[in-house]
Amino acid sequence: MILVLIINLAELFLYFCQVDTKKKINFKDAMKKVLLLQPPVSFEEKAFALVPNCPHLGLLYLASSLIKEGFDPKYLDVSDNSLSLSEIKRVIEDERIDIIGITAMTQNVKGAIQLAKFLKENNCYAKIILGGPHLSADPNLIKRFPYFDAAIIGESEISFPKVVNDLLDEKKFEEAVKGETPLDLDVLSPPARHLVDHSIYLKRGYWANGIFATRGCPYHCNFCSIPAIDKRVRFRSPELIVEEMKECCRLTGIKRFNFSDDALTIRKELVYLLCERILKLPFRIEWEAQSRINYIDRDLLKVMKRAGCSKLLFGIESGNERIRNQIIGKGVTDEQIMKVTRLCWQQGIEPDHYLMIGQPTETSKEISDTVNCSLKFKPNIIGVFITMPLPGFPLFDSAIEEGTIDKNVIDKYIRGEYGQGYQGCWPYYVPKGLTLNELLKARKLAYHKFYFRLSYALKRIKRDFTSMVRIKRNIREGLSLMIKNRSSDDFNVVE
Ligand code: B12
Ligand code: SF4
Repeated sequence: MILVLIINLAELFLYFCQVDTKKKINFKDAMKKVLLLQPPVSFEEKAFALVPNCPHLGLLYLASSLIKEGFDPKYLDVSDNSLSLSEIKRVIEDERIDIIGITAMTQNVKGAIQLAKFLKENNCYAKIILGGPHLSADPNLIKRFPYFDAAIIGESEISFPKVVNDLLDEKKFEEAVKGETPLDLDVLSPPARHLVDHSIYLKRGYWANGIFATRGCPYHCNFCSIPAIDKRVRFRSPELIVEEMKECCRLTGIKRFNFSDDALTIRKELVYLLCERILKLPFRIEWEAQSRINYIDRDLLKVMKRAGCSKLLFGIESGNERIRNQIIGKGVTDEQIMKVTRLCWQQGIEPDHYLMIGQPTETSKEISDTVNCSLKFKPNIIGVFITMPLPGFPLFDSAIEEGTIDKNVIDKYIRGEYGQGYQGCWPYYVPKGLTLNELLKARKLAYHKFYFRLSYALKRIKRDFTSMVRIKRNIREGLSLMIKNRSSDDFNVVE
């Protein structure tokens, strides 16, 4: 009798244990873990690496949308090759990650494929989703490299949690899903910056909090892949932007901001309202933004300066109007550039100019217009790039059509047939009748003509001699120009 009672009690105990374990499992189910990862250019060798010195805001926006839906996202940036393929697998297993979301631009899509392939070939149980600018421009990638369980094209805050749920329900995806673009940006939670260990970025020279006030761009420049993501222009409310700024300052202690919008000033009323709000902050901030020459005027600059704007970045692209407007599609004249650059200086805002060399039908004479234009436009600094036609750029399709680049360039790049790096591996656009060497020489000349002037050096010394940070930047800049023949401001990245 006693034995029967003990057995029954034991059974009862086991039953409750089971229920308890089940409960625990259910609880875990509700908090599925999603690892959001930014890969390096390549895992195979530490290539000439473009390592961003700022967190990936796209992944952090996705993390916020996952948190809202009850998931437990983690953020991992291995763009600096800080973890090997097997170390990442170990992290996935140790942390019991259910789903991995990998982001990729074209430059690091090779790293994304290498990782997914490794995980699949080594029986990693976690499901893998791909997204980001490359996939958006090349959705068939996942058929050519079938190591992903799903992929989402375009902005994905709305669709990502749904796809994650579908994968957890064992749904199979045959092709990439078109993400639903958030038309009202105010419904999105700000990027989940609390998931980031900011000390990593501080070591890489993090100097300003990245932030967005808008998304999209109505233009169609031939070297830009924004339309592949989504070109519809949308705006956030100034109140929410300023709230996010406060939170950034609290988290990072940095009171500098970098508006990463394609053209912040596209709607002037928004900028006025934003500046009004910024001026009401209990502390002063400093900020810079990318803009477009045709969206700037004196009154706007005045207000922006008062609200802490110290620098504006303009894509000038070419010193030649035919190339700039008829080929690239920029739609701004030399006269407008000169006027706006002068206005910026007058209001105490530094105007930085970005130029590119290598466009269809571009001649040596037109390239020398670009080499010399900064002496005429008088910007603060210049960055000169040799054009790389990337997937998503209208130029990419036309370059393939005209045979300037190989139609299998993406797959050859991914398979490492050009080497493991990005810069120097992905082909440049070399206009017919010219050579890459000529383009490189032109870039060197543009830098030398602009930077190696006594008047320029004196101006910078006068401006910067009281700031140790600026002195250090100037030394880095000078060394980069002398040794590498390019500006250290070419990339806002660590090498
Ligand atoms: C800020 C920025 C940078 C920063 C930081 C980038 C970073 N990796 O953290 C810096 C200055 C370092 C940089 C450098 C470069 N950049 Co950049 N950059 C941008 C910019 C202006 C904003 C990016 C951003 O935050 N967007 C906002 C977020 C919300 O969008 P998102 O990142 O695209 O993410 C959304 C979707 O793509 C998708 N998504 C993204 N990842 C994932 C992952 C998963 C799993 C899913 C499901 C979805 C998904 O959902 C996100 C939320 O909606 C874009 C232009 C733009 N407007 O997007 C160019 C852009 C991304 N850059 C571009 C390029 C070419 C570069 C460089 C290669 C340029 C160079 N000089 O060589 C380097 C590469 C360096 C590097 N290692 O990253 C191109 C990419 C084109 C392409 N085909 O790959 C873009 C699109 C610019 C353009 N005009 O074409 N860049
Ligand atoms: S380069 Fe700038 S202006 Fe041109 S389409 Fe891209 S985001 Fe718009």
